[in-house]
Amino acid sequence: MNRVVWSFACFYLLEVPFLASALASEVKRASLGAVISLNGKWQLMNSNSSVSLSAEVPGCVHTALQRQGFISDPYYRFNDLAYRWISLDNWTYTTSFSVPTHVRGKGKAVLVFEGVDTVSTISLNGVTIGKTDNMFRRYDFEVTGMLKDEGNVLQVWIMSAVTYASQRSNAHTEYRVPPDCPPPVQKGECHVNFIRKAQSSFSWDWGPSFPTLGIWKGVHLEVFNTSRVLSYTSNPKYDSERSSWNVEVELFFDVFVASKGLVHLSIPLLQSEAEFQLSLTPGQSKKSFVLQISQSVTLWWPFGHGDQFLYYLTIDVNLEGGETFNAERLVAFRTVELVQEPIPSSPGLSFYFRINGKPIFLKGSNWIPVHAFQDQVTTEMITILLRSAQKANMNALRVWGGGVYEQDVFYKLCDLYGIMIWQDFMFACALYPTEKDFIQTVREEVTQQVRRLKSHPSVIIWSGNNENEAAIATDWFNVPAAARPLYVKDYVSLYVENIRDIVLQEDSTRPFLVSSPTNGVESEKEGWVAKDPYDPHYGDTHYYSYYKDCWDWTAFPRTRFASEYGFQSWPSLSTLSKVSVSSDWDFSSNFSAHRQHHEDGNQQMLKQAELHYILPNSTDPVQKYRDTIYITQVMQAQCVKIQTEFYRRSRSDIVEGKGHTMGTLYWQLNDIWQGPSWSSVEFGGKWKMLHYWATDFYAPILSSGIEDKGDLLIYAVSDSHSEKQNVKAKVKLHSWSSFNVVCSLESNMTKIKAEGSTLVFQHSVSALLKQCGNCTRRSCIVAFHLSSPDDQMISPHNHIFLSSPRYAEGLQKPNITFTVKDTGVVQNFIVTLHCSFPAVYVWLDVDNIPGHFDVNGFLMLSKKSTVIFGAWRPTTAEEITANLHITSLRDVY
Ligand code: BMA
Repeated sequence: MNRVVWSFACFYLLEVPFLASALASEVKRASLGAVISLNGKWQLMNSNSSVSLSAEVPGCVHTALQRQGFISDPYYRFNDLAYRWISLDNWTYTTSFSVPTHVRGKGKAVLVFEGVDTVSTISLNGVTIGKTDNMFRRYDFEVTGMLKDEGNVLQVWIMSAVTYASQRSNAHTEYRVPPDCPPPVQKGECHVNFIRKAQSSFSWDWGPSFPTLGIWKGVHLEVFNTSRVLSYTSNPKYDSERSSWNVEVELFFDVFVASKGLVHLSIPLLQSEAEFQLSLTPGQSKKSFVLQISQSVTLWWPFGHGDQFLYYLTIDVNLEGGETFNAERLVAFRTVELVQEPIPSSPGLSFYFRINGKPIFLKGSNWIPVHAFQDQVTTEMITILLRSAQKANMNALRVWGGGVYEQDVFYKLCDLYGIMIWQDFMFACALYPTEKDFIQTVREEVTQQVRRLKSHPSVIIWSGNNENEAAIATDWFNVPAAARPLYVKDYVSLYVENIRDIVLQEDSTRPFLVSSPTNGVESEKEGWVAKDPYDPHYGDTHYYSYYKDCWDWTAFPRTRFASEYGFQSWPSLSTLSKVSVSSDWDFSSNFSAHRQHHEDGNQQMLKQAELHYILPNSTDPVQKYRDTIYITQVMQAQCVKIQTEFYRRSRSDIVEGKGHTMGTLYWQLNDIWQGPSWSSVEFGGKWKMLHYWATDFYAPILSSGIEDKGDLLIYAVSDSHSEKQNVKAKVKLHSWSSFNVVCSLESNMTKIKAEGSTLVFQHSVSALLKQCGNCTRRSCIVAFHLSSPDDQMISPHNHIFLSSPRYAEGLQKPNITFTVKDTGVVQNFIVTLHCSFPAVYVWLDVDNIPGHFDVNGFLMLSKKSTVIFGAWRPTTAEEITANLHITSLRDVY
C-alpha cells in the first residue's frame, strides 16, 4: 500500500530530465573478477519453525510477513504492539545457489553482505563463515575453497535485536549506561544504545517501535584472480599555492596476487587526464592519485546561490594480466569552512559555513528515516522529499543521528539539488558503552561510511552524535556526580579518540563537530563536554518550548545556529485514514493517544493553539477531528514561521552580545509513519501547512514584520552576496469585516544589506491605528511585502497580527466557494476561490490526490483568488472538485 501512496515521484523525475541519467551514472561498468548476485527470493523461518515463508533480499522480516499475508499493515492502528512478537523472535534466512566451475576456478572468493540488520551468524554449507553486529557496516567473508558447483547453502541466523541489546546491557555490570528504556509513552524497547542499529527502531518520540531484523541490503559473491576494488573516492581540493584544483582519487584494493598495472583518470570536460603506475602487493591497501586540473572550473553552489555544476570523472584500472576496473563518478568543485572566530561586541565565537569563500545561511530542516522498514524506501520517496525540501527554498538538511546513514541515491540527489548535508554519526540521546568490540565495530562503521560518502559535495560537515554532549552536561539521566568523569571519559573515547580521529584521517576536506548541539571549539576547550552546550554565544543550539507563547519572539535564544526547534502537528485525515477507522477520529480516542509518542504532546498542541485561536467546536465528530488537525497545523506553521523569521532577522544583528545567527534547521522534515510529529511533510509526501509556509519564510529575500516596544518594524532579509538592492516596504491595513483596504503606506526607498537583515519600515502601532481611522488591533491585520524601485514585488507576501485571531473583531464565516479547471499544462489545475468575507489560514486539502498547491494556508483579502494545484499523477478537474475541502479559521468554530 505504501508503494501506491508514494508512487507519484516519477512526475518529479520527469521534471528533471538530467536526473535519471545522472542517477544511472556511477555504476561500475566492469569490475576485476566475477560478481554473482544473491539477491532475490530466500527462505525465511522463525526459531521454532512455526512460521516459514519466502522472503525477498534485500528485505526484512516484517516486510516479508506482510507481503506473504502473515500479517496486515504493521502501521495499521495498534499493530505496532500486536506485532511485537516478530522482533522478539530469532529468524533464519536461507538460500541456495550455484557457482559455475569457471568462476569457482578463480583465485579468491568473498561473500559480501552490504548490510545485515543486525546481529547474525552466517554459515555456508554448514560451516560458520562469520558474524555481524552492526547494520551500518558492510561485511566481507572469505569463502575460498568452500564453494561447490551446485547446491551451496547460505544461511543467516538473525538474533532478536531486543534480546541482544538486553544481554549486552546485562553483561555491562560495572556501571549503567543510560537510558535503560524509552519513556512509557513511546511504547518501545530497552537498551538500544547497546546495539549498532537505527536508534529510532526501538521507538522514538515521533515513531513506532519496530526493531527490525533482516538482510536490508544486497548480498553478492565476488570471485577474482588477482585483486578487487573494495571502494573508491574522489575529492576535489583547492591548492592555494598553485591557485588551481586537484582531484584526489583513492582506490581501496583487496589484493590476492601481487600485480602491476596502470590507473587512468580523466575529466573530459576539463581536458584533464593523467596516468599512474600501480603496483599491488597481497592484502588490503589504499592507493591515492592526484589529478591536477589546469583549467578554471565552474564551482558547485548550494541551492539559491548558484548552479550545481558536476563533472564526470572516469577511473580506469588496467592490470597487466588483462583484468580491468572502470568507474565513472560525478565530481564537483567547492570548498567548505566552518568559521568559528571572534565577533566584535559579542562574547563567544561565530558559527557559520563558508562555501567557496562566501558566508551561507543554512535554511532547512532535519531528516529522519523515511520508513521503519528501510527496505521499503524507494528512490521515488527520497526524490519527493528532497524536491519538496528544495521547493520550499531549503538549501540544507541534517541527517539526524538517531536513524540511518542514507542510501547513495539520497546523497546523489542532494548533489544535484544543491542541498547541503549536515551528516551526523548514528548516535542519539543516550550514553554509549565503550567495550573493545563495540569500539571496534564503530571504527569500522565510521571508516566505511566516510569512504562511502565523502565524495559527495553536498556533505559539508560530519557530526559525532545527536545531543549526547548535552545529555552529560545537563545530566539527563541523573547519573551520580561521582560517576560523571567515567561517562565523560567514555564520551571522549568514543567520539573524539575514535570517531573524530578516523574522520580526520579519512577526510581532510570538511569540518568535524563532536556533537549537536555543541559549543564547537569552546566545547573542545572545556574537555569536549561544555558546561552549557546550549550557550547561544557558541556553536549550534536545539531549543524547544511548547507551553510558552510562540508568538513572543523575544523568548527565543538568539543563537549562532539553530539546528533544531519545532512544534508538533497532526497529519491530514486522508493520511491517518489509511491506518485508522472512523471510531478513531477523535482527539481523545485511544488511537490518538496511542500514536502520540511525546509526553503530553496532544495537550501541548491544543494549549499552544488556544493561546491564539478558538478551538474547533463542530458538533459533527468527524468534522471536529478534521478541524482539530487543521488547527494543530495552523499553530505549527505560525510558530515555526515566527521562530524562523526571528533567526533570519538575527543574521546581522548583535543584541545584548548575541546574534549573527547563520542557520535554521527546523525539526523535522519528514515522517516515519502516520502520526503526530514535528514534520512539515506527512508520511506519503503530503505537505502540511508548515511546508507551504517554509517556501515563504525561506525565500531568498524575506520581508519580516514584528512588533517591538509598540513599534511595527519590517525588515528585509537578503541571502544575496552582492546586490545591495533598493527596496521599499508596501504596507496595507485590512479590516476583517470588509474587502476595502483601510489604509496603505510605503516606506522610503532603502538600500538593503547583502547577506544581512535591514530595517526598512518603522511606525508606532498606536499612531498607525489612529492614522488609519477605522482600525483597532482586533479589527485589522497588517499585510506587507517588499517592492523594487520599479514596483516589482521582490519578497513573498507577509502579514502580522496586531492581536490574536481568537479576539479578531469582524472576522466572519467567509463562505468560500470554488471551481476547478484544467489549465492545459500537464496535471496543473487552477482552483478559483470566491469568498464573501476576508478569510485567514485558508487551507485547501484534496485528500488522497497526490501533489501540491502553489500556495496554501493563506490570507484571503480579496473576494477572488486563484491557486494552482500540480498533481503527481493523472487526475481530472472533476476528481479534484469531488475531493477538495476548504477550511479557514473562522470555519472551525
Ligand atoms: C530532539 C531530536 C529528537 C527528537 C526531537 C523532538 O531532541 O534530536 O531526538 O525527536 O528533539 O523531541
